[in-house]
This record gives sequence, structure tokens and C-alpha cells, in this order.
Amino acid sequence: MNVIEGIVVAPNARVAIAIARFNHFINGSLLDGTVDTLKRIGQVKDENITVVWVPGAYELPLAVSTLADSKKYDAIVALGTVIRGGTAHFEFVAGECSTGLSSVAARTALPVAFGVLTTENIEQAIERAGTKAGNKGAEAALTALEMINVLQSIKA
Ligand code: INI
Repeated sequence: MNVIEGIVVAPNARVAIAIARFNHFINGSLLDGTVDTLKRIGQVKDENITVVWVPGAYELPLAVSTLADSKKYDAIVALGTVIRGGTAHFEFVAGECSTGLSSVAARTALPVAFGVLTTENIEQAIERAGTKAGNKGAEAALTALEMINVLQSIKA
């Protein structure tokens, strides 16, 4: 039996982070968690991390698609926060963001980690951005690191 599993250390990896400015207060904490995990756990070098800011979560798929097509990165982490309001806007922004990001991963065969919070309210977002429910940015970074190594092992 052959079993392929990815480790989470990737010292030569080049990682792009695409991050939305909308809900910056929350997203900044997601970014801190992502960068800390990439460097401290993944051993990714500071110069191999690129951060790209976009207006909102709706714009993340286009930025991630362009980053993927540049062929400069081994994985991309998408960060944002979509908080439900009183209208259907949430569904469109969150839906297009999530569908768009998974389409990029499937089209380009590049790991795209989904670090986008989709919450009912701001409290739930704060809980998931480095307080009592962990940091989804850090979790997304771990996913990116593991997928970089899994894909490398599959191809080896
Ligand atoms: N963008 C977000 O990242 N989060 C939100 O909660 C949000 N809401 O609720 O409106 C949001 N809207 C902006 C959207 O992402 C686009 O930037 C905008 O529609 C322009 O294309």
C-alpha cells in the first residue's frame, strides 16, 4: 500500500496571500495568523511571501486567478470576511467568492486555501480571527503548506 501524506514544513515554498480590505479590522488578524503560521511552522522565508490587497471578498477570485496564472507561487491563501446583513448581498458575495476560488484551484491545479470567514455577525467573525475559535487564517496557511507537499509527493 502506498500512502501519501503532506508535512507542513515547506522552506522553499513561495506563497501568495490575497486579502480583502472590506472588514479590514478582522482580516488584519487573519493575515497575522497566516503569516505567523507560514513562517514559524512552515519555515517559509519572508521574501517568498507576497501579500495582495483587493477591495472585497468578491474580488478575491480574480486576484487569485491572476496570481495562479503568473506561475510564481506554489500556493495561494485567500483571506476575507463576509458578514450576513439584512439583504441577499451576503449570499452573492460569499457564494461567488467561494465558487470562484475553488474554480481557480481546479483550473490551475494550484492549492488555494479558503481563509474567508462567512459569519452571521461580527462576534462570530472576531471569534474566528484569533480569539476563542482559533484563527482561520492560520488554519488556511496550514492547509496551503500541507497541500504544497501533498502535490509535490504525488508528482514525484
Ligand atoms: N465584501 C466583503 O469582503 N465582505 C462583506 O461582508 C461584504 N458585504 O457585506 O457587502 C463585501 N462587499 C463588497 C464586495 O466584496 C465587493 O468589493 C463590491 O461588491 C464591489 O465589487
